[in-house]
Formats: sequence, structure tokens, C-alpha cells
Amino acid sequence: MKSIFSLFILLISFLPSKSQDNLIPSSIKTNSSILNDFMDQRFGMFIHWGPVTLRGTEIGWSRGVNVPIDDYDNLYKEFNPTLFNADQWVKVAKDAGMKYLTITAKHHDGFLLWPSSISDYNIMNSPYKVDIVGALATACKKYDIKFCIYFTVLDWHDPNYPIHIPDGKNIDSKADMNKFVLTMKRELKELITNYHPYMLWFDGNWESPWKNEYGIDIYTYLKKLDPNVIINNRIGANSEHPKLGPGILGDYATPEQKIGELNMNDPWETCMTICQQWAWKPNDSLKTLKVCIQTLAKVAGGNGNLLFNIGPMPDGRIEKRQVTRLKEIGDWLNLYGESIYRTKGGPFQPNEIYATTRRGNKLYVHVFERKSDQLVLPAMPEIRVKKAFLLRGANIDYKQSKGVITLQLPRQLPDQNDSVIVLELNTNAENIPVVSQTKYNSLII
Ligand code: JFZ
Repeated sequence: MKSIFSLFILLISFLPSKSQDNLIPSSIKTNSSILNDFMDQRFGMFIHWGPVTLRGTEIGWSRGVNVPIDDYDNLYKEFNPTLFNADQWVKVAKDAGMKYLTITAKHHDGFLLWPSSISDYNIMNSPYKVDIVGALATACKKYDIKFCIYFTVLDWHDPNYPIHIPDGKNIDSKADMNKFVLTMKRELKELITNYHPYMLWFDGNWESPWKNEYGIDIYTYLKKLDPNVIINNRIGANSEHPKLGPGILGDYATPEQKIGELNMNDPWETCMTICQQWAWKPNDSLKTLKVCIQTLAKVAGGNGNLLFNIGPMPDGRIEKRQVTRLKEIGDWLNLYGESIYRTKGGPFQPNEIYATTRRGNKLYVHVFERKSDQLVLPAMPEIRVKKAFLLRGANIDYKQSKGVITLQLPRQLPDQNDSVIVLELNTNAENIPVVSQTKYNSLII
């Protein structure tokens, strides 16, 4: 009897928890209260940085493509970003309204931004000799920003990893993946024990040497070191980054350079660049403030987070125009942040004209464009509006019949990027089921 009971417990522990893979026992998976807390943050800063910024080409991907391998691999000998100031970087994130920060401790070129005892190819052997990961971890603590680490599982520089150039097909038979995974685990142990990251952002899991079993091993290993650490969905062997689900390892989905789909069940985070390139590129085209704010609102409207990437310069500074753009986003959030942070997305799929977020009995309608005098929302049966007003502004006239709400828009929208209308409802807006709709049936009259 006892053994049947133990077998039952064993079986239950392998049942997938909601929206998670079925590869890790639920007893060690990141629990939903930690993930809910992560999703409440909504907006974070991604930082891609390393010696390659001396050339202004893409991190990792330009090695052996735009920059000869020998040149690339020796750039660290000239990397001396004397104007780096961790407090200033974190302050830029703080002033942008960002709540967490993720630094590329190790990208595909294999260079480590922290003093590691595992590989000599690290910042202490550059002329700069400053622990960049450590300095950022400390500054994040000071400014109450959650500190997170990007770490790739492919390393074109390490002889034990079988592929040595971007998109390389040849497998190096002298490489040894078991040794490579051991190196990774040692490096990750340094990162977890020295810097206590809130989240680990894995990457590089699409190449053939990477196997699901390595991902399972590393997830389990990390959870032993820190049961609370959050792990993204690029640790298993697959490239279904925008998805979670059976067979996909990790705590949350990571759509890249595009806004994720509305999803009330699976946590997700879009990563997107403020310019085009992940790492700094001189005169790279910068997104307009309109695109930045509407991207954030559409991501929140889809119930996701936005990890917005900047690429600091080789001297250690963040470009002035990027700092200005980030501050402008922060200024908008200072006024309208209540409609972003700690909200849920939905119940409508965001579109080019509006997105909605919700918290308690409030439904926030982010209006991007004034296509006509009225904005008509798809029908929500049983829902009644008690009051409608512009967030930080005047009341809005509205009509409602059979669940269809028609909002009378002001002659001129108060904010050219995103004007937020608050609808106070007769019920908790968070309980409204997702309203199915085709892309443009938002009934604009
Ligand atoms: C990856 C990285 O390669 C990129 O440098 C950056 O760090 C980003 C956040 O993540 O992006 C990808 C992922 C997959 C492919 C290309 C870029 N791919 O499969 O070609």
C-alpha cells in the first residue's frame, strides 16, 4: 500500500503544472507567485555589450563574418571603457520606468564580462579590469531594479563547443560537449553565487550540439543553487521561442523583435531593440517615441513584458539620443504608469488603433489613433461602465447597449502617442474572458 502511495506521489510530481513543460518535476519549477511578480514588472532593460562595440558590428554574429576571427578574438585587449558607470546606466533604466535589467554576461563570442576563474577570456584580462556584471548587480540593488543575466548556451570561441562560426554547419570532432556543459555549469555557479540574479536569460539553443537533456540538467542544477531564480524558455533544445507548452523547457516565452500574442495563461516577454542592432552601431536608426510607447502598451495589452534593448558605446557611455528616448518613455510612464504596471492584458487583442489593460474594476483603453469621433469596443456581455474619463483628464461621454461600449473621443487626443481612457466597470475587469475578434472588427465608425 505504502509503495503504491509513493508511486502515486512520484507520478504526480511529474505532472506538468499549468502552462509549463512536462520535463521538470513541478516541485522544482519556478512557482506561479514568483512568475506573477515577474510579470507585474512589465518593463525591463536589455543590455548587449562587449569588446565588439569597438568595431560597431553585431555581437557574436559578426565574428568571422564582418570582422575576421583573429581580429574579433583580440578586441578584448583594447577594450577599455573608462567612462562606464554602473550607477549611471541603472539610473537611465530607472528614469525610463524600467523595473529590471538584463546584461549579456556571456554572448555567442564567449567573452565573459565578469572575473571568472573558469575561463581567462574575461574582463580581467582586458586593460579595463573592472567586474562589469558585479558593478551592475550592486547598482541595481541600490536603485531597486531587479538584476538579471543573459547567458548563451552556444560559444563559437570555446574549442569544446563543436561549431566555431555563425551558421556553421561543420561539426568539430575534437570538441567535447560534456566538457563544455561542465564549463557552463561552473560559470553559472559563479554567476548565481556571486551576483544572485533574479532571472537568467538563456539563448543560443537552436544549434544542433544543444540537447534537451543538457537543458534539463542545467535547469535542475540552477534550481538547486537558487530555487527562486527565473529561467526563460531558451534552455531546452528548440527554437520555439514565442511559445511555452509540452516539451518546451523554461518558465516563460521569449518572442524576439515582435510583439507577442495575447495570452492570459503563459507568461511571456518580448525582447526588442531600441535601434536595429543588439550591440552598438554608429548612427543606427532609433525607434520613434511613438513606436516605443505603443510597443510597450501593445505588449502590456497582450499580457506580456517588454525587455527593451540598448547597446552602450565602446567607451562605456550610452548614446545621448538613446538616453533621451528612454527618459521620454519614463516621462510618459510617470503620467500613465498606472495603466501598465501590475495590470493584466486583454480582454481584447491589441491592434493598431487601441490596446486594453485592466486592474481591479478599471479597464484602461490605450488609444493610439483617432480614426473617427467614436471608438467602439467589441461586445462584452453583462459589463456596464459606471464612469469613463481620460487618465489625468476630463470625463468622456459614452453609450452602451447590449454590451457594446461606444466612447466619444475628444476632438484632439491629449497624448499623441497613447491617450489612456479609464473605464470604471460594475465588476472586476480582470475576470472578463478574452473577447474573440478578428483583427479589425473593432467597429470603428
Ligand atoms: C538571439 C541572439 O543571437 C541575438 O544576438 C540576441 O542576443 C537576441 C536577444 O537573441 O537572437 C537570435 C536568435 C535566433 C536566431 C537569430 C538571432 N536564429 O535562429 O537565426
